[in-house]
Amino acid sequence: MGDDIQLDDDCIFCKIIRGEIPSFKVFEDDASLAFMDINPAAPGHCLVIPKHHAENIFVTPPHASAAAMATISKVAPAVERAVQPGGINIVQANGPAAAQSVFHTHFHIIPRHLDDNLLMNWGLNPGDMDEIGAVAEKIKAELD
Ligand code: DGP
Repeated sequence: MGDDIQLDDDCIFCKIIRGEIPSFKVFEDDASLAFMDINPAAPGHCLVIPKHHAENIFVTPPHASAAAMATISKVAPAVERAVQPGGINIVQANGPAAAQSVFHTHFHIIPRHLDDNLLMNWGLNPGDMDEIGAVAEKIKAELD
């Protein structure tokens, strides 16, 4: 990690970046990380974060948001190929009314299916770790 990377000691996503807690990482570069969401709204649901701790999009420097967006451009097509959903939403929440629950700017890549009836503020239900790991491998294979 470069010297310009700013992380927070207590942030759960900063701990994932540093490898202090486990995660299914699917793509990483100097400035961003993509990993599987452990409360998936649908199989293949992943998160993309800048390697810069900032609470929300309002205070995230443009270079950090841009780094995350470049990674979304790589990972979303891989999710599309690996999961073959009917569509994909890119979602980013800021503040309680938007259902933000982790205060490190992140972008959701959410596979969608016709008639999945997924609401914007989906519930946070624990996923099956074996299933999450298996779909992570499929996405990673599409990124090779
Ligand atoms: P949001 O509600 O938009 O702030 O999304 C936060 C997401 O982060 C939510 O879908 C669940 C996910 N999440 C929370 N804690 C962890 C964790 O420790 N590991 C992983 N992989 N995902 C997490």
